[in-house]
Amino acid sequence: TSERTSWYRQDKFGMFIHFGAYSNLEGAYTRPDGSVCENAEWIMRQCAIPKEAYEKQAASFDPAQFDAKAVVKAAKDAGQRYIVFTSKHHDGYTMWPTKQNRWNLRDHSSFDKRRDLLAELKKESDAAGIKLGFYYSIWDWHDPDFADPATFPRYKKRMYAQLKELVDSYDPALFWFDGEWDTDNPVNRWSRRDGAELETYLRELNPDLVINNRVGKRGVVEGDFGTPEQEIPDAPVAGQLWESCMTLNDSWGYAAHDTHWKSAGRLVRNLNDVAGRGGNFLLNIGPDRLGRVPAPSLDRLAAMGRWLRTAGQG
Ligand code: FUL
Repeated sequence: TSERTSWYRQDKFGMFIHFGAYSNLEGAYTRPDGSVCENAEWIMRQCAIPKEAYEKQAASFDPAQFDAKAVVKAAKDAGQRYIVFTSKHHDGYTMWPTKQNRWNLRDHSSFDKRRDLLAELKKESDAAGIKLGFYYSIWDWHDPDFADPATFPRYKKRMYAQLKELVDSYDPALFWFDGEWDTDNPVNRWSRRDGAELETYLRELNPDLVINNRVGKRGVVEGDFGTPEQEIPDAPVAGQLWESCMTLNDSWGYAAHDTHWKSAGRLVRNLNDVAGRGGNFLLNIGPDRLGRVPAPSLDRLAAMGRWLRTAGQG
């Protein structure tokens, strides 16, 4: 195990944050005929929202109450030592003012144009001694160049440019890729080779970056760590660092209808199980459309922190 991952192996417990244009719908889309379709961060696709309608709702997105300082404090008090924030999910909407398109929180929202959530998170994380990383979806439902083999190289070029923007502007410690799978081939044609190339590119930008295995095809040799999702493996893959990511209820993005919260006791047991088997635990919050972290999430994080301090591990 390398020098590069030493902080990551030590830190053990992190906060995942799913926040994007989907959060503005808070998990429910009302169709023109009045019927309601529920989902969370997959709502654009699962509820087959027309692109124009999705763009229209995103234009009203105004997460004015997102408080990076309070979020970082909640993580720190919970015993979490790193944060992974969705810079871009499958809907392609970026949470920083990218120069590659206008489909982002600066240019397509009702949010204060002077604010930059990623910069705010970076500042507060640094001040608290918390590492900041970014989730970035390779799969893109919004960019027309993604879906067409003839134009895919153009998409790839913009993706590379976006990742460079992230590295240059916010100096992330980690990249958490996603959406590399082959669901509806040939729409998603991300290959093992694409992954290897991307990893090489990132390591040239910054050799210290910790990168997950979804940069490629989730193989043991791809990236730095494996990514079991919503599960704790009984027999983790030998020779690979791993991190279980998990939701507090059943959704990654904010969903007002989802009140199926895990108990604090169960979450503490999960953390112990993961740590006992040598993994990291990445526990998710999904702020609402105004950027507020749901109270049940904050309660659970606080309870975990109290438990860790009592157990002398905080
Ligand atoms: C999955 C995504 O499709 C989900 O929306 C979520 O981001 C999860 C962590 O990864 O593959």
